[in-house]
Formats: sequence, C-alpha cells, structure tokens
Amino acid sequence: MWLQGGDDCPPGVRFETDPSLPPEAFRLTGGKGGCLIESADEAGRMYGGYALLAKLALGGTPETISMTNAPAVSERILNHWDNLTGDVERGYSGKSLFFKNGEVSYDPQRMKDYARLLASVGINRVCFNNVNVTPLAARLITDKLGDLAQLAAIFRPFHIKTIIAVDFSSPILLGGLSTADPLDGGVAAWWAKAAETVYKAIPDLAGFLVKADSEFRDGPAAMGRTQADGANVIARALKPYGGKVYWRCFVYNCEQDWRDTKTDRPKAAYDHFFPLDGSFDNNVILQVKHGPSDFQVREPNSPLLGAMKDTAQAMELQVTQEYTGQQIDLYALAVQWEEILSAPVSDTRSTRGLVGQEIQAVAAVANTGDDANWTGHTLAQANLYAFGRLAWDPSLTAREILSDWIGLTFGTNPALREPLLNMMLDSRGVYEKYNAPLGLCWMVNINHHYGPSPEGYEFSKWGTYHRADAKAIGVDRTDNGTGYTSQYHPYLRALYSNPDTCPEELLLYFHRLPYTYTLKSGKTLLQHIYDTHFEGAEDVEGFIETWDGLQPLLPESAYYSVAARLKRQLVNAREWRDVINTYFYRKSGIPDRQGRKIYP
Ligand code: GCV
Repeated sequence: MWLQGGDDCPPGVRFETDPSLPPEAFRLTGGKGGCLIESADEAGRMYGGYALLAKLALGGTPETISMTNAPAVSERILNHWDNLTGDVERGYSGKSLFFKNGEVSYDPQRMKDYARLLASVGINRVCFNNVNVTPLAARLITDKLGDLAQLAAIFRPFHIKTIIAVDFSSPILLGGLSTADPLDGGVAAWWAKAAETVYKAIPDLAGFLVKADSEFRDGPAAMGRTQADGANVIARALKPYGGKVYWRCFVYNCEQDWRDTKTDRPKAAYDHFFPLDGSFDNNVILQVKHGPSDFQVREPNSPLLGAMKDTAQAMELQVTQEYTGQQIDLYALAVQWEEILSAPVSDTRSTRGLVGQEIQAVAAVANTGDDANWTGHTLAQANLYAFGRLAWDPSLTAREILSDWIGLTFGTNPALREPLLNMMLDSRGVYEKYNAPLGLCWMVNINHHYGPSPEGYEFSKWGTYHRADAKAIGVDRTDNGTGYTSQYHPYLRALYSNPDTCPEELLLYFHRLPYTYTLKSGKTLLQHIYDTHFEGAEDVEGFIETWDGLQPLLPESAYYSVAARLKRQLVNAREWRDVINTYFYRKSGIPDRQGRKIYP
C-alpha cells in the first residue's frame, strides 16, 4: 500500500497531521516541489493520497492542486449478495470473489487489489455475504469465523471494516435454542455470547446486517414482536464492542393475492417502521431501499427516507443491475442516483439535504465478481466508482463523476471522452424508453428479471400489479385509491396526487389513466409509449455506431467486450419494443399514429 512508502506513492509527497480536520478528511496543498497531504487520521492520509493520484492521472500538476475534502457520511457501505457456494445472487460478473464450494476462498493478491480498489473510491464498510443467509453462511459467526477474520484482515489496512449478514434465527439454527424470540432472556444471552466470540476474532467489526421478516426470512413478526424488538436484541449484544445493527426495511407481504386491491406493496416499509420511530436503540441503523418498490428503473423515493426523526437511517442503492440491464445493457446508474438525490422531500429540502443528517450512512449492493474486469460489462465499473464518489460527496453530478471515470480509465483525450460521456449520460434514459413506461415498473420476466414480460408479475403473489385493461392502466395511489401518497410530506402528497403536477415520468406509479390521456407534449399516453419504445431501440443502434467510431482510441479488449454487449443490448431493446408495443396495441386496439410495425 502506497502509504507504507511503496507502490503508488508519487515523489515529493509530504504528510502532516492536522487534528482540526474531521475524521477521514484531508487537505491537499500543491507546490512546485510536490504536494502536502494533511489529515487528522491515517484514513484521511489514504483518501488524500488517492485523491492526489486521481488528480494527477486526470492531467493535474502538483502546483495546481489545492483541495479540502471530508465525507458526507461516516459509513459508506458495500453489500455483497455472495453465497458460500460461490454463486452471487443477482450477480452478473462471474462467481464470488470471496467464497467457493462452501468455504471462504479467495485469491489473496486479487483480494488486496479489491480492497485497494474499494478504498480508492471511498468505501469503508463491506459485507461479504448475502442478506439471504443460508444455514452454511450462518456459520460465518461460528466455525467459519476464523476464515472470515483472515479476509477482514486484508481489508483492515485500507480502513475498510467488515459487516456480517446474520440470520435472525441463529439462536435456533446455531445455538440449538427452541426460539429466536427477541424478548426471551436465553436468546439475548445467546446473541451476547455470539458477539463476544465474533469481536475476539474481528475486534473492529462494524456490525451485523439483518434481513428479517422479508421474502421468507424469519423475523420478530412471526413471534408477535416488533421490528424494534428484533433489532434491539442484537444491537444490545453488539453495543459493548461499538458494533451496530444494520436492519433492513424491505419488509412487505410477498404472498399477496392479486385480487386484493387494498394491500399496496409500496406502502409496506413506511407502515411497518414509521410508527416505531424512537423505539430503536441508538446503535441500530435502518437500511431503507431508495424506492418503495425494489430498485426499479423509475420509482419515487421512499417516503420513509428522512421521515423518522429519532432513528438513524442508511439509504440503500443497488449497483448490481438487477432490473437495469444486468450488465448486458449499458446503464450509468450515476444519472439515476443524481435524480434520487435531487428529488424533493418537502417544499424546501431535497433528499441530498438529508444525507449526513437523517440519512447517516449510504449502502449499495455490489456489482463485482471474479470476471477479469470485475464487473462483466467494462463500462459498469463506472457504477461502482460512482457509488463510492456519491457516497462521499452527494453534491457531485453524474457528468463530473462519469467524466472522471472515463478519464481515469481510458485517458483524457476529448475525442474519446466527450462522445463516451454523452453515451453514458444518455444510457439511463435510453433504457427507460424501452422498458416499462412512465413509472409502471415490473414488466420484466419473472425470477431472473431480464427482458420484457408485461404480465409476468401481474397475477403473482409479489404485490406488483399494473392492472391494465382495454381502456386504462396504472394504480391509483392517491387518497381515492390505495392512499400511498399520504405517506409523503404534504407538499409531495399534493404534487403526486394531481396528474397535472405529478412528474410525468412517475405518472403511472401514482395514477390510473386512460390510454387516451393527453401528456404535456400533446401526445396521448399510448402514443408516448409507442414513440419512446421505437426511439429507445433506435438509440441503442446509435450507441453501437458511437462505440464503433471510438474503436481506434480504445484498448482492444475493452472495445470488443463492450461491442459484444451492445449487440446483445440491441436484441433486448428490440424485444422490449415489440413486446410492450404489441401488448398495449392488443389491449387498447389503438394503432400507432405513424403506422410503424406492431404485431397484431
Ligand atoms: C437478496 C429483491 C431481489 C432479491 C433480493 C431482495 C432483497 O427481491 O430480487 O434477490 O434478495 O430484493 O433486497 O433482499
């Protein structure tokens, strides 16, 4: 590591301590002879060093470098959904970097590279195992703990602390108790003992991550206890060691009857957690998905974010592209995250304004695996990079971040950088054009979630319905419908409740409207759907043209691997176009005004 005097450390760098700087912060002051890095702690030195290297790589000279920088939140967390078998849930970049054949197993050099990679973008917490904890993975806190501790030790010099995903039923599964009831004294004692053992092996462990009462995972609800009871029993066990519980709020009824129009899945997180504000111990962080559905291409921000004044929260993003193209389709998530952060929470505040206040941590599901380029799609590296940069500084724009990523990855030649930047900035909008329209969500193939299936989730148990008929589509979530809008601040409630003021891209998330409804463009809703779907597929043809034009400026392997994925993206975009347009044509019987090919 370059701090220890080797590897990357550029000549002429001096370090000084300035105790007045906040934790992890740094000040860079350039001069003719080199650069001074000041910080209060070692982590700040390291981040200052990486920032300096990035500046130099982007063409800066030591004399021009001058910056002071501190992270917006103290916990910038990467969650892997890796199983001990070596498979990665929702992973699109090969096998696990950490596990194989039921064991903790990794290439030590690659692991060091990975730790360095994460640290260089500011990530300082990592959970290696999946939130869906299998019985085998549960043993990471018992007989497999020693192996996990060795893995944690590789990340420690890079100021990255480990988090372990644990099973709520561990007292039964591992301890042989008859219950996991959080109010049972034996259960509390079991967690206390488990914490003692774990902290002996990993003294700086950040804490435990828990998915409970969610998608068939056990949790306190089954025992008639609250989410706060469940989180607190574990939090109290971790407290003496400074550990935290990261308790996920992805709690909803995943066995709904599609005939039931009263239950509305997006309401679930708020309904379950908001009434418990103030009941969680102060070392519990509630981890809230950014949207009320599930990492969809377009959904509003969760009304739970920032709503609990007496409870710490982490906002959860998804870097792995489960619903956003699976690292086959190009999708620069920075664009979506910038929108999420810019979205209002009231008439005076944006979500960005919550970060560092009500939102005290930012977490994301990783997109990495053992593929040689880490992320399958080479350009998807930019998504991991963007997560780190935004978690550190949520005021950055997608343009700034992606421009830096391109510069650091492919060099600063504007002939390459500008067209590629534009392509990446457009990529989210293009994907959205050929996906489910206007915030409708869920028109994907079931289980694996790639490609179109307009009614794939329509009659399922997952609470994911658009209820299209011959005349109209969408769910009325206003007070006249499911009442979901009432969970928002009055300003947003009014904004979303009126189709005239509702952001048009979210229209069908909040409203049920006829295909003939006129949008601000003057087009009908249906014509908008046809047009965007034809455009989306054409735009992908444009991406291919742009990428081919850049071939002479790109490393050969990157050119060919991305070119191959763009071809697959075009097939996907055309499939989406034809399936969605045909679906709506068959439902409504209304033809495309431009008479383009739709399948009767
Ligand atoms: C880890 C979605 C995904 C699941 C995931 C779950 C979660 O439902 O499809 O694979 O499980 O979210 O976030 O817990």
